[in-house]
Amino acid sequence: MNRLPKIPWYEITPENMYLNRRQLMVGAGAALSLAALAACGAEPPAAPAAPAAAPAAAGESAPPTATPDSREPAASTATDELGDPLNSFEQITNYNNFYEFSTDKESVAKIAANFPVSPWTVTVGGLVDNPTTYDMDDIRKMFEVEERIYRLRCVEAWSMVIPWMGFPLGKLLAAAGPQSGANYVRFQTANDTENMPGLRSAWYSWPYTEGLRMDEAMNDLAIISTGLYGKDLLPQSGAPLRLVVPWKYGFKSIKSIVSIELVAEQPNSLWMDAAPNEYGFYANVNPDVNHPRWSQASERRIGESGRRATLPFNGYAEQVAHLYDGMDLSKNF
Ligand SMILES: Nc1nc2c(c(=O)[nH]1)N[C@H]1C(S)=C(S)[C@@H](COP(=O)(O)O)O[C@H]1N2
Ligand SMILES: [Mo]
Repeated sequence: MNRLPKIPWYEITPENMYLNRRQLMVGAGAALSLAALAACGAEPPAAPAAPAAAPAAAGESAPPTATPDSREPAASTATDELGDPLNSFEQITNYNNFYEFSTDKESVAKIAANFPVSPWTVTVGGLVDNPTTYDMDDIRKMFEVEERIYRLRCVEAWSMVIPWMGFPLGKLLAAAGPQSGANYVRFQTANDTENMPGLRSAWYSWPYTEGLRMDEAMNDLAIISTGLYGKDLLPQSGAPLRLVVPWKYGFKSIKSIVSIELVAEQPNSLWMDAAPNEYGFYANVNPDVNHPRWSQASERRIGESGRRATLPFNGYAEQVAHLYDGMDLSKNF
């Protein structure tokens, strides 16, 4: 404990830093007692298996138990609640849909690299008692972030598993004091023509907008994300804050938000404007309703060969299916 172990190069990636810290947090108690044993010269017992659920993490600074030379590269052992492994930081930040920068998923990261995300303000207004303009310091102070590991299923039939940092959208909306006539939420992305070259494309009705019904927005699964893998979001992921709605196709998870407005009527979205027969307002992940041009029954998980079956509501039916009781989801696609 008196000397910090040297960290091997292979552990300096954000992904491994994150996974190691996560393992330390999970095993903090055990780590401390093992370190104490080792310090007394006793043979440390075999490392205990990590408990399934992480206890409250107090051990950010707990020392690693292994000596540096016995360390192996951290394996990506973290999973989502279905047991699916996480995608890597590399994968998540180099394969992006963000049409304001490029329609080429593998070019977005590079083209967005210098997008200015600070200072940043987001306005929460419309049918609310307390219209507010927040800067990111306000957001960080008011809303404590937690980790949410979610699957992201793009309407194009690829998917990833992403460890987001964020807070429930419902907390932000509650702070605004929704009025009784507020039935929907409308989100809008930055319209930075100077730094977003994709805005020159006349194919789309910029700025990018999206919407949710109020009860969808208040569901605990819907979050505002400010980071992933324990780090602030990079521009390509929607820095400094973006929506994540894991039971809906990825295009609902609008990036780099500047405005959140509570409204009475169902708002339009960029994708509804672009192709209303292909992209509806609800856009719930649904293997039984195909896109007019391709099947939605299966998907390609980035990093895997072969295909996986697509799950209703992207596997979150238990939490959200009740929101659509009595609705025909083939009509309300
Ligand atoms: N403003 C904005 N938000 C956006 C998009 C976009 O082009 N512009 N693309 C959407 C689509 S289609 C998907 S699949 C997700 C992709 O998020 P990711 O790049 O973080 O994986 O972002 C969504 N949010
Ligand atoms: Mo998407």
